[in-house]
Parts: sequence; C-alpha cells; structure tokens
Amino acid sequence: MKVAIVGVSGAVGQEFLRVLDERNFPLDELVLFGSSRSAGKQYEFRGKKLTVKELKHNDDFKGIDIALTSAGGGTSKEFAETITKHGTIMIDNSSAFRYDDDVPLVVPEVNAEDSRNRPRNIIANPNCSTIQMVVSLKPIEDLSKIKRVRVATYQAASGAGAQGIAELEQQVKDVAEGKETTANKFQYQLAMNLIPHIDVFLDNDYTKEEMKMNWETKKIMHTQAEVSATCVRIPVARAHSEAIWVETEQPLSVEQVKDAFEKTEGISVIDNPAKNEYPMPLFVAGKDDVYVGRIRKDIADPNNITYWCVGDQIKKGAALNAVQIAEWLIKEGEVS
Ligand code: 11C
Repeated sequence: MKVAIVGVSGAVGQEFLRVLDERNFPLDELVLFGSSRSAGKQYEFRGKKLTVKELKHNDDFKGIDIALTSAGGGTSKEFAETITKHGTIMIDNSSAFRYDDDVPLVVPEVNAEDSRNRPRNIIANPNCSTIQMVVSLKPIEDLSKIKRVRVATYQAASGAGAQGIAELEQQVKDVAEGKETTANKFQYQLAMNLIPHIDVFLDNDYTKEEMKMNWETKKIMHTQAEVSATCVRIPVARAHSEAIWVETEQPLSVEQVKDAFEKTEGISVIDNPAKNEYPMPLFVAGKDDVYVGRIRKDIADPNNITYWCVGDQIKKGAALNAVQIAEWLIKEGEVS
C-alpha cells in the first residue's frame, strides 16, 4: 500500500502522520507533498526521515494507491486530475467537491457504503463540525427518523488551522501582559471573547459554516431533515463542542438515546451530573471518539432530546475520518 499526504505541513497534514502511525496503518511507502514553501522540509515517520516533495503537475502520483489531501480547496481543485489520473483515490479534506453529485461525502460510521460509488476517484471528507454531529445523530436516526435538528457550536481556534491557534496564543499572552492585541485570522480579538461568525455570510444571513452543517448532513445521512445552526468561534485551543436539539418522528426516552450512544463504536458517553461529569474540549483534545453528555428531554418540547457533543476537530473532524475511509476501502477490497 502506497499512500501520499498532500499538505503535510498544515495542522491536518501533521495529524495524518500521527494517525497513520497510531493506527498501525498498513503502509509500504508514504510520500509527502507540499507547496514550494514546504518542499525540502523533513518529517519523521516510524523512525525514518521523509522529505516533502513539491506538488506539481507531473506523474508523481503514479503507483500511489491513496492520497490524503488537505491543502485547501483551491489546491484540491487544481490538482485533482493530476492526483487521480493514474487511479489514485483522493480522500480530500477541503470543501472543493463536497456538494458534487459524483463525489461521495463520507463519515464511515454513517455512510461508508457511499465510498463505493466514486466515478472521479475522489471521496470528500466533511467539515469537522458536521462530522461529530452526524456521528452522534446516526444512532438516534436508527431509533426514529429525525425531523429536524437545531445546533449551536463552540468551535476551537485551531479549526482555522495552525495560524488560528498561534493567533489565540499570542492574544492570550498580550492580554495577560496588558498589551494591544492584533487579529488577522479572526475578525476580532478572540482571547476573552467569542465570535458568532465562521466563514462568510450568505444571502439567507446564515454563515457558510452554518449552511455546511445543513447541506452536508442531508448528503451524508440521506435525509431531508433541516439543520439550523449557529456557529461560534471560542477561545479554546482544540476540540469543537456542540449543543444539539433533535426532533424525532417517534418520541424517544433519555434512556433509549443514552443506551444507543453507549452501544455505538466511536462514541463515548460521559454523563453524570451528580459528579459534575460531562465532556469538555480540554479533555477531549487528542482523543479519537466523539464524546456526548448532558443527555436530557428538551423542556421546550418533551418529544425532543437535547445533548452536548465534543469532538477533536483535527482528529475525528479531519485526519482520523479520512484515514478511517482509507481503512474501509482496504478492508472492502476497494483498493489493494
Ligand atoms: C472551522 N470548521 O472550525 C472550520 C474548519 O470546511 O473543512 C474546516 C472548514 C472545512 O473553522
């Protein structure tokens, strides 16, 4: 098995290295690609130093089975043909192809089977805030069809990449030292603040991040259920949190939902109000699972369930999900 990472110097690219290693991914060769700025850098993988190659329009992908790409939508669009033309399967973390009918959008716990139908040899990895939510919605949908979802997100600075976390760290330092802060990556100072604005505003006054949660949930879960989201950037380093309200066709009990969560691989339940136990980003950062807690009846409509959901958006929300897609392809003999 020959695998490439495209965009290896970024936050998700670096996580690909860790996840492949942690999971003992079956690899004969790993090839690293990056921009001209990253070319020549070296990263260690399983005791060997690997040098980053510049991504170019040539035949470098010949013989590579799977390319894990996370170099931004523009690069993905520009290089998709170069990457896939010799049969390489491109698992793409950007939003470039997510809404194309001939590109499956996959979260293995929910719709792994969709990976089989990939006429362009591209499989898209969803947005991080969508991934953790649909992992938690799937066991509920299996109990009763979901009619609609409302969600408020609390998204970590590193959702905006390595520069996002660097900016937050600098601001925290500046605030502590009583200095002026500067904001480049985010619209405003994030330290000691929160910003109800992620990605651009659209004509319906939702942001694109909010509409991604709507569009992507429909495609992944094969549902028409509407998702109404408010997405908020908060001064947390890593792991996104979400307050989720779910309306189902059949009323569900808290016990039913909790039991379904507990039986689902990839979900961990921490829900013990008596002991102040619930998932929090500080403790979920670096973990594989999607964590849920605060599971209760919605007081505004007792037919609904509401809960709290935390996931590491660089792991399950990006690198791990893509690697799990690759593992599924190997297990199913879709790539040999
Ligand atoms: C954020 N969710 O937290 C975004 C990052 O469509 O893959 C991922 C954007 C995407 O800023």
